[in-house]
Amino acid sequence: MEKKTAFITGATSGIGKACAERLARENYRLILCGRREERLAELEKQLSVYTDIHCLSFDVRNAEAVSNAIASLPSEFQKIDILINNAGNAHGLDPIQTGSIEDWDAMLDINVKGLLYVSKQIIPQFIERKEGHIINIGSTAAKEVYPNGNVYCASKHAVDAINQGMRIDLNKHNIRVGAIHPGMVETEFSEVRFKGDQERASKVYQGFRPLQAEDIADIIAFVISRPYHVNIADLVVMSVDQASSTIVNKQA
Ligand code: NDP
Ligand code: 8X3
Repeated sequence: MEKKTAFITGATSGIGKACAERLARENYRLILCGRREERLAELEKQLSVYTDIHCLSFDVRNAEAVSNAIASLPSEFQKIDILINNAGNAHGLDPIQTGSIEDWDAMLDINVKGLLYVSKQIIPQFIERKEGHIINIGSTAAKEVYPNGNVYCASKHAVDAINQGMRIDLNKHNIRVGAIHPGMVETEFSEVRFKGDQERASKVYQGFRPLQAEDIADIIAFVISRPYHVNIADLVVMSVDQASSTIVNKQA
């Protein structure tokens, strides 16, 4: 079988990194993206024993940087089969009246506009070949809103809408589009949300069994390995200890 190429945004940490590790072992050719170049270099060193790796360092907020990075791909990495739109974070957890404009801009620019900028560069080749698979990483925050989650939830609701819109518009081009919406996953997510406050971040995952990044990588590996006529369109996954954004069983 021909080796498939997956393009993963946000591969330097958490879900994206676990996904890179999993897909490398499954012999996908990988394009790994993120801003932190040292982490990309380390990942390339670690995963090159399994497969071909090419790293791209860019900020998804910068449309020109996104376009230049993708245009710079060497010929053997230019044909992309799978796009995993994973880069994103929450910034802050504040009531709407005290939220910071900087945090709002970051979440909307990265989680929403960044996803669009990357997709715009890759969709044309999917249309041309009448084949391709886009996986958008949403969240349970794409399906419900929780206290102080306001703008992060809005950004993920937008991902949900974009996922549906992409599927509708790309349907006639034989392109698979689907979203995976995880509940709480123990990654660097909360460290970023709380601006490096590790004590506060670690408390988020205490007292229950959160999902691990590898659980989501496992699901992505399953989703992309279905026969081509099967498109997993929308998948919500939570820890057994989580029932909703606010109901978590800490007695388990
Ligand atoms: P991490 O903080 O561990 O990873 C976030 C990744 O996104 C990093 O690789 C980071 O790379 C990248 N990223 C962030 N900002 C930018 C940017 N401006 N440009 C390029 N890359 C960027 O978090 P997770 O792995 O948990 O998050 C991955 C996705 O999963 C996000 O979309 C998140 O919203 C979603 N999610 C997370 C959940 C959780 O509970 N953890 C639950 C549901 C969804 P770098 O800093 O090197 O640029
Ligand atoms: C990340 C999970 O519950 O912090 O999307 O919004 S949550």
